[in-house]
Amino acid sequence: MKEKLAAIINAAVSAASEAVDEKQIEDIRVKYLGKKGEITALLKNMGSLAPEERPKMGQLVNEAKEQVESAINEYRKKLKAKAIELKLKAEAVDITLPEKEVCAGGLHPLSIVTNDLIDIFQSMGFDVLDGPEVETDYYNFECLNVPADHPARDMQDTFYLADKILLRTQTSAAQIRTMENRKPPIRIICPGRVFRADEVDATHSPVFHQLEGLVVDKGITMCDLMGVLEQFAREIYGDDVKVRFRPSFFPFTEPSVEVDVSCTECGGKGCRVCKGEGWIEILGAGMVHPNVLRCCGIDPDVYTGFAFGIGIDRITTTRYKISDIRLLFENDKRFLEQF
Ligand code: 2U9
Repeated sequence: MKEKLAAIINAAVSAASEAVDEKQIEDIRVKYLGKKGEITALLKNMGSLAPEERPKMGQLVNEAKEQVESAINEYRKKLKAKAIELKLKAEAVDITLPEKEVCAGGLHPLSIVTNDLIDIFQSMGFDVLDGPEVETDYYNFECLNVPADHPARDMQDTFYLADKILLRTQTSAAQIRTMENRKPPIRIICPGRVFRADEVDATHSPVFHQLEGLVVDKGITMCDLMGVLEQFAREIYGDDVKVRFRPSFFPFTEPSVEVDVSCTECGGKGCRVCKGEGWIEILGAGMVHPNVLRCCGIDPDVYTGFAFGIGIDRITTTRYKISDIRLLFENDKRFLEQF
């Protein structure tokens, strides 16, 4: 019996020493010490022995059980330590690797220019407004005196989302609502994204940015319009810039003007940038049409106003000498990092 026990102990200890993972160790424990294990069977068999043999045999089998148990525990500990060691090795952080570069973000050139424009008009006492990009036909066209047969109202020129619901083609709707809800004096600007169904090329994009302004009060004249816009041009392009007002037409203003500044590249002599003209167009403006004031519940016999619209993308491309408007929308990091 002693030999048999020694053979069992040997087999169990050697199997435990060869186990490569927790599962194998557990299988060995079950094989020898489990309910149906070999050593457990010997203990259960004790009853078939002669009474005088039982204490001695009991002691031997118990010793064998303890030996196998402690061998299994020892190898289990070793396996656990090994597993932890492997895990630590696999997850080790190589502190000699170069650190990851932290890239600070920056403002998009359109945001830089928009913020500059806002600063200029805020310093002249204008409030800044925001408005929805999805608008109704009424606020985007009808109330702005844009007639039913005007090409801007055509599907070719405007993105319609549903009947009479569209992506705003200018930011004026937000200003219309202000006129409906506030009594003059009104001095507001509204910068934002606008949409027109244009083909994409170097100077056109179906998404672009505008800053529109509106002043309404008693006694506002074309002189106020010219003074504010000349001051704006000087703040943007410097005190030496010349400003020219040309007659123009917009349905929402009467009279209307287009405003040019002397070419920022050649100073007015004529060059490639101004196409030999000496002037660069920067914005459109005019006295708010009486129909627009009336539509908002403001009496045009009591109040007058002027309005203007600035293409932010155009101011940005001329300021930074960007030759293609598409660069503003592609978000190429190599381009954006320059600002
Ligand atoms: C209200 C009434 C009138 C805003 C105006 C322009 C002239 C204009 C263009 C500039 C470049 C559009 O982005 S652009 O192509 N805009 O020429 N915008 S007057 O007139 C208004 C605004 C609000 C209530």
